[in-house]
Amino acid sequence: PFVLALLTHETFVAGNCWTTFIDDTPELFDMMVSQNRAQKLLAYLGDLAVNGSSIKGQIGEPKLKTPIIMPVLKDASGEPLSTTEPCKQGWRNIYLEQGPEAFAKAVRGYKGTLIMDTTWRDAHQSLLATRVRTVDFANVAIPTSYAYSNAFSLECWGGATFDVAMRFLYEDPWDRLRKLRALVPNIPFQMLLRGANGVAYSSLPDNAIDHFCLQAKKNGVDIFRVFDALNDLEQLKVGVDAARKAGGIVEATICYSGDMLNPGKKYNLEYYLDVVDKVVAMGTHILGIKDMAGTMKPQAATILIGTIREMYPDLPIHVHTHDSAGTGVASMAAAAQAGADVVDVATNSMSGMTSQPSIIALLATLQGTIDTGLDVDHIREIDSYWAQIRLLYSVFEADLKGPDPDVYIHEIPGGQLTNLLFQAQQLGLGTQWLETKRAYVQANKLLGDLVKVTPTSKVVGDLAQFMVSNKLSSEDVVERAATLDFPDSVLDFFQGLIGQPYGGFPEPLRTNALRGRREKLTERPGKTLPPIDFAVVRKDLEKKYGPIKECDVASFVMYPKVYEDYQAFVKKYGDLSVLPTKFFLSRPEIGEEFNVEIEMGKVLILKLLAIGPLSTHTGQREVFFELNGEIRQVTVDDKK
Ligand code: 3PY
Ligand code: ZN
Repeated sequence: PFVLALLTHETFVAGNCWTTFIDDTPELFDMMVSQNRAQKLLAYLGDLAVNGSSIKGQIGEPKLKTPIIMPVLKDASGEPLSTTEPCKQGWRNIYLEQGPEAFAKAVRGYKGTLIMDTTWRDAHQSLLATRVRTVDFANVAIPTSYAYSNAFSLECWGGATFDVAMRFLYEDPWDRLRKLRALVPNIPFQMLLRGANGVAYSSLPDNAIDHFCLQAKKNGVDIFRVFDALNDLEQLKVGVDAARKAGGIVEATICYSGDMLNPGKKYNLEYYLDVVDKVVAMGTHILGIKDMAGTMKPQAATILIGTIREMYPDLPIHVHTHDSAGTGVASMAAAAQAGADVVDVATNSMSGMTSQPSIIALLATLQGTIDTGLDVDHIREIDSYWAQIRLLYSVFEADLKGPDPDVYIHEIPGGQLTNLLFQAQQLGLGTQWLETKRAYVQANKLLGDLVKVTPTSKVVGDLAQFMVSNKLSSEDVVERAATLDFPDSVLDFFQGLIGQPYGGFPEPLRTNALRGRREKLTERPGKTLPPIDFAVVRKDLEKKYGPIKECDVASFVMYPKVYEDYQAFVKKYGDLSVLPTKFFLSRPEIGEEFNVEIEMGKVLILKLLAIGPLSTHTGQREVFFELNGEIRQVTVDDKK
């Protein structure tokens, strides 16, 4: 790249070089960095052109073929609203100026019901395998800051988005957070934290959770929805304390599992009210109720939220659901009527089924009775953008055909339902899906009827798939437990690495499955895990990767292997988050021109010119591009 920078420098090209030209021309270094980036980008595009997309889970080509039409918001007189600068007015100002307690009080004092929009996190996690990229949020962020300026929050971070960003999209999740924060300074940003597991699948040392939350707060998170998959209060408290110490707004959350109206259900009204009392005693700014499978029927919402409202008149309540059964709008309307302060919805084109209920359907349901402070025309305009983005990401659709009211029976959380359906479809056996759903019910029973959400839902799902693929009945599992080779997640659960389930572990299944190979924990794992020495981790990472940020240390601590693989990818192909999604997922047409802004004001104009013949000698092809008017060539291994 240095030679290239030198050879393309205009002074050099004009032949006006002098002996100290290199020393006197510091911009050569910048040019070298840019050209290095450009060369890496071409390496990715060349590979895509020869071998097709390597993005995991992608099937086929995006359905969106035309350039995206951007939303235009209109003011009260019908004139286009200027959206060159982000909106400055919103609920976040109360938090920034007066702190989390005042924010919670103001939310509770609001006469109507506020909404959280999940489009930037849960909706795409539930419908599109968490694959939506930073650039597609960033492009609509400023208009969103206006259209949603009265929203309680935008859920935009945490949950599965953290590891998927690095693992499959080759993006830095912290960079996403910072970019979006700069574009939306007015609306609170909300993240999902899995208690003592952080955003991972099992417990970390407590100081890792503290460190992570502090980084999250510093980089832009305001509200921390903290849950524990077993409603294990000890595990929950680790996350709650970490979020509070970081200075965030704490939303300690109870997971709602199954249909509490079902007589004999283990998780009934009494159970939830008891957990609510304990969570309130723990201290939280807001109480979250998380119905991750969408099994909270409207009547259950009325009873549960109504009772909590009466018990705790000053406590803000925030309710989350999934629309898997098709009853999400009715349940959120019931929750709002029963006194919820905030309910969760998603933009229409990213709503429904395993995602959150549609925002406009909810607004229509509440119209004339409960105010949300939102302008429906603005919301609709933002959705016109998401309708196109849904087509752009069609390659990750699980092809759900309609609501699945069987969720009241199988209780599979939204994101996992899409995932398991996708996997069953990939096997192409037709009956696989039905068998998986039935096995899920049996696996849940075998494990003692768990609260099912990441990571316990994975334990149940893994056991279910294990039963289907090994043709095991429930009786087989119980009888042959001492010789079966259970999935790791099931053993982790039995060991106690995920926490202690309500009602205890199933015996003798637990003992037979563990067979003395792992010690049974009776206390939360974080109590005995040695704390992380962050200075040492940082030093090791800097030795490998050069100067890094404190949030990179947090990424490594949360997902060591994923972080290292991500770094290796970036070393090879550079930061691809700047590449428009169409060209990240599929190769351009020959001769099609497109732009990539590799940094503020530095735009590359690219064109794929030709893909050369296969060299039988090397197994490679030459791929030719035009880059800012010059021909560039990359050599690519043909992997087909
Ligand atoms: C997650 O933990 O990622 C979830 O979305 C749980 O509902
Ligand atoms: Zn959810």
